[in-house]
Amino acid sequence: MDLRSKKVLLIGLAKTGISTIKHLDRLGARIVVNDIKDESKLKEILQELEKINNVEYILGYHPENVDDIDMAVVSPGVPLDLPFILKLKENNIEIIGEVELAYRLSNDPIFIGITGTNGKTTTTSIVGEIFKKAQKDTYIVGNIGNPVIDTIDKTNEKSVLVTELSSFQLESIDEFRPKVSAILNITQDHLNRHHTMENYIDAKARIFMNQKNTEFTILNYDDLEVKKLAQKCNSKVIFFSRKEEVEGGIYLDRNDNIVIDIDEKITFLNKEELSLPGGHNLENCMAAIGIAYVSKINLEVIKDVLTTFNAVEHRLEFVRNLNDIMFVNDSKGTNPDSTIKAVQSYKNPIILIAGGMDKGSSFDELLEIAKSNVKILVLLGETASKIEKSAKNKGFNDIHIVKDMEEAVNTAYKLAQKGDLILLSPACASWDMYKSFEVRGKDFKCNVNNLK
Ligand code: UMA
Repeated sequence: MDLRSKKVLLIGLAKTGISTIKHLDRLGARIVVNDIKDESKLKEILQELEKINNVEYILGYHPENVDDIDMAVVSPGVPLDLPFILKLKENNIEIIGEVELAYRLSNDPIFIGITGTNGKTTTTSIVGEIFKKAQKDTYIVGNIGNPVIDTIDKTNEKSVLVTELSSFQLESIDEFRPKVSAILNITQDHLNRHHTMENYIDAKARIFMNQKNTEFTILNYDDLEVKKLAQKCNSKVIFFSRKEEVEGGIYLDRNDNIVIDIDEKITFLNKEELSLPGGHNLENCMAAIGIAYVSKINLEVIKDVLTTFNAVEHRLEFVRNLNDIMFVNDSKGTNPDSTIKAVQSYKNPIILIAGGMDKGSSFDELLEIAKSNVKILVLLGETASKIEKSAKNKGFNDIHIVKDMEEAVNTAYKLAQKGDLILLSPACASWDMYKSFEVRGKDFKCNVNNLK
């Protein structure tokens, strides 16, 4: 792909944008950058890019049109139905995302693509660890926080790029073709962007659309929407299930052993041996086993990682035990399903800190399930009163609305009794109050560690 002297429009000036501009500049492209934020809000980034001369900035608004461009690259957070993007499409300007651009510019490394509503980051991290332990030249990239384009100059055809892919990133791929893809689960999320579940599922399904019949797709048999997608795959489908003994797949038998029944039947390890808690992590581990097995990784290496892997930061991360009260940071719980899984991972009575940016999700199912072990709700952010309303309908009466994380942690701790678990799992994105879920998780941890 020759981009010398090509005029490329880059939309969205954050993590993805910065990496993409630096790369486009090295390739000799003429760059136009657009972001809805104005200069004053992008000061630090503009300073970082100061040395790159070949850039024209359109900041503070989205233009009606941009003339004479050869191609547009969109950041994942930018919706593809913005009027000026639709206009570019009408004018037959190619619009791709950074993952697609990186794929086209790469030296044909092995891509592993992992998506799903929840568990992506954990599964990507586990798979990355397995490949590293197997001495592969491994890079853990994508939605996990590392733009793919940052690695492509360092990789060759033997390198493995374990790539976490969001529905946003998948919407803007075209030729991207992973050797192995996986869809962990699909539940309601990001409806403010995709508008319907159908669109959201279609975006997820793009992960396997270019795969050939020699390549593999790992699918969750227990998730109806994911199971149905098998009919659309050209690739070889490997199912995993914790409920049924799926032929040709990976499953949990009656004795809680994980069985790999792909080429031959292998009783691999018992679920109790896995280092991560919860049924959802069992699914993540089964998906990771599937990916590693079809990639011909030694079984002992896979076992070694699965029995020793530690939680990812902000994902059911143990923070502290204070006076017999446990604190857990699950700031990455950015949708109701994710919080359901968090709540179901523990037997302790829970004081749940939740709430954040409104993505249009319903909280009814979460609160119905949470009734069994959540005794108190501490709510903050844009969705606090929406969650409160739904909680009252489900019979919760111990609900506290607070203004910030400090008050949330102090309130929860004041109300807690020995044996309780204080869980931050917001069920919402962080952007109403924070720059990212990482900053929110760090704020929680800081307030917890300040408790005397
Ligand atoms: N912007 C516009 N117009 C818009 C929307 C946004 O100009 O209509 C601008 C914003 O003003 C901002 C920039 O776009 O300056 C932000 O771009 P971005 O949201 O794509 O942010 P990045 O920092 O590039 O991060 C993205 C992913 N963010 C999203 O998908 C929202 C990161 O995933 C990812 O780690 C990173 O690329 C590297 O690949 C984060 C995420 O929250 C973790 N993902 C969602 C999730 O996991 O639920 C999908």
